[in-house]
Amino acid sequence: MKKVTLITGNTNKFKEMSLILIEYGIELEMLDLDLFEIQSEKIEEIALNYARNAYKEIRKPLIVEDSGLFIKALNGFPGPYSSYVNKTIGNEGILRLMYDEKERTATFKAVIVYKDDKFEETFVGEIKGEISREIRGNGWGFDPIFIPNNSKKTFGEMQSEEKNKYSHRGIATLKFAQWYSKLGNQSSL
Ligand code: ITT
Repeated sequence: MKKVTLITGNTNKFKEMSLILIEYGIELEMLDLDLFEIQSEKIEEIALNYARNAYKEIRKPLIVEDSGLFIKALNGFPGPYSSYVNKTIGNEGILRLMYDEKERTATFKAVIVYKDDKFEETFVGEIKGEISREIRGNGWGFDPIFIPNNSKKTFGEMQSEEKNKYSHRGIATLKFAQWYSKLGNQSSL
């Protein structure tokens, strides 16, 4: 079975991505390196920089995933600051900022960067949806306030398998899985 290491401290990402990768015969390992992360408005830049730094440390095939929620009425906030905003003002804080707001469109975006000794590849997944009017369901992060297009449920009201069919991370992970499963065995050692 092919292996790849996900560099993250977020077990939710690990769980969601593992479910997809296992279907492609790819075993995911998780490693929390807690390296310095650059600040940028582009999550592609953050992910690429992190993947390069992580590769210097472990020198084996790895992926990193950087993601964020971009709310139209808030000019893309919290975007690259999603993790911090979720920890500070949380879902209640976002709903307060969106109180009375009719334009509730938002996009979840995930960027996966794969790196080994030969390849440095980026895979992007995006899903449009709406910010709900109240907290619904469980899930993690912004799951209980995000309703993807073509669904009535928030991500918080879905199991991981169902969320994966819609989600930014599901889309990016599928792209990665399709590419990686075709890659020659030499780079999965
Ligand atoms: P690592 O950097 O260690 O991977 P992190 O949680 O800090 O973990 P990010 O920097 O990519 O990850 O932050 C993305 C944040 O955006 C995340 O912490 C959540 O608050 C939010 N987020 C991203 N994807 C999400 C999802 O599928 N469901 C709910 N919230 C999500």
